[in-house]
Amino acid sequence: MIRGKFITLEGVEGVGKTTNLAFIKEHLEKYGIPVVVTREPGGTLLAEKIRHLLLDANSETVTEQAELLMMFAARAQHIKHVIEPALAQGNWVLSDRFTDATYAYQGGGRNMKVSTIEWLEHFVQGHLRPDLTLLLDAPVEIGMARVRNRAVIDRFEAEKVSFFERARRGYLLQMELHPHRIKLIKANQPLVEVQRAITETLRILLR
Ligand code: T5A
Repeated sequence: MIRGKFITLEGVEGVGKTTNLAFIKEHLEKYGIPVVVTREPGGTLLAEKIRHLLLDANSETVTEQAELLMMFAARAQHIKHVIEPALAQGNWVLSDRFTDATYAYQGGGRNMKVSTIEWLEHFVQGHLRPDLTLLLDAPVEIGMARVRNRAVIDRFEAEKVSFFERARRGYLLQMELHPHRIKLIKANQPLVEVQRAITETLRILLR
């Protein structure tokens, strides 16, 4: 069995990750590729419970250490029970966020030490890394304006704009460090243009 490819979508709030996930799935399926769509934090029963705890805006103050460890605890479950089995069975896995989000939000947003995140990445993931990461990038205020009217604001969405600016810079830094894996998609354009750019970038894996 040929191992599937692992694709992740990244970017700050409201850049269009969830919207484009469905588009990418449909696009890959046209090539006869079986696709498993998932998300982080989450993707398994336990990881979704951790997600709920992480996003709960009414919880006690969550320490940055607890936040980081919960992200990786959920990720460990996700890798073991969803990502690895799916890839081994030849499926392509499409995840709404993965570890680049930890570098961006906990590293950039919360100013946590990169070396701590790197250690956890190796501890939890071994050699597993995405084959391709689509970084949807737009000025923070554009994404925030798109999600502002939601009925429920989660614990992250309640953060200040400066937090998301740091997260965005964190993502761009990740892209500079991993230029072969992380490809920038300008998300500040009509959806049809975003999807044209995504289709073009996916050719890297479809060759
Ligand atoms: N987190 C996560 C960490 O801190 N560390 C980690 O390691 C991980 C994995 C998860 C939170 O957890 C944090 C980061 C997050 O704060 P989430 O729900 O996964 O939260 O992420 P969100 O970014 O909050 O998801 P959103 O749904 O808000 O953003 P999306 O998915 O990027 O945006 P989407 O597709 O829902 O689109 C938003 C709106 O914009 C429109 C859509 O129709 C929709 O209405 N839209 C466009 N409009 C105009 N032009 C375009 N090009 C458009 N594209 C989309």
